[in-house]
Amino acid sequence: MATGSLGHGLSVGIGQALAGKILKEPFRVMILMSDGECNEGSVWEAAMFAPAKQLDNVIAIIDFNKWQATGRSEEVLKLSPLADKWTAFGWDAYEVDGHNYEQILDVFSKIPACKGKPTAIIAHTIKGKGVSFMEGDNNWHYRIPNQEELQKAKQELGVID
Ligand SMILES: Cc1ncc(C[n+]2csc(CCOP(=O)(O)OP(=O)(O)O)c2C)c(N)n1
Repeated sequence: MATGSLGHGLSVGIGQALAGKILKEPFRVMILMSDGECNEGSVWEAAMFAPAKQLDNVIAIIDFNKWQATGRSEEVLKLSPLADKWTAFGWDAYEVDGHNYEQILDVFSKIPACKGKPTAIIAHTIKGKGVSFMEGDNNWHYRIPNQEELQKAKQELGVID
């Protein structure tokens, strides 16, 4: 489920995880969120619910790229210390370099490291990483690359020669 309306994904994912526990199904639910999304009150309602129900089948990854639509996340509504907030809500929280697959897989391999607790992974990322003219430029939240820019981006990412 893709949730363009921010703050719904965590609640829906946690609902699925609760269903999994009730039905005694062994699946896990992965939820990918953004830092701007953590400004939504519904996120923290859901964040409180999952540990209360001991949903250790939930993994929430937060793409912490420090930007959101209208500016820097810390300036729009300060989030730091983000990992501490998840821990305080009862989650087992980890911080990783979001561009380093080994670090992410290392956390995945431990889950559930804390029985009865959901897992939050704060993935520190750089917006537009790997594309020289997009990196750290928040205008690309809304802009669509033209054909020339698309070709250049693909080349820089090694998708085409
Ligand atoms: C409920 C809700 N409120 C407001 C918006 C308007 N909005 C669109 S994008 C955005 C900020 C997104 O931040 P983030 O997802 O961190 O941006 P990223 O840098 O990851 O693209 C906002 C507030 C929305 N989509 N949904």
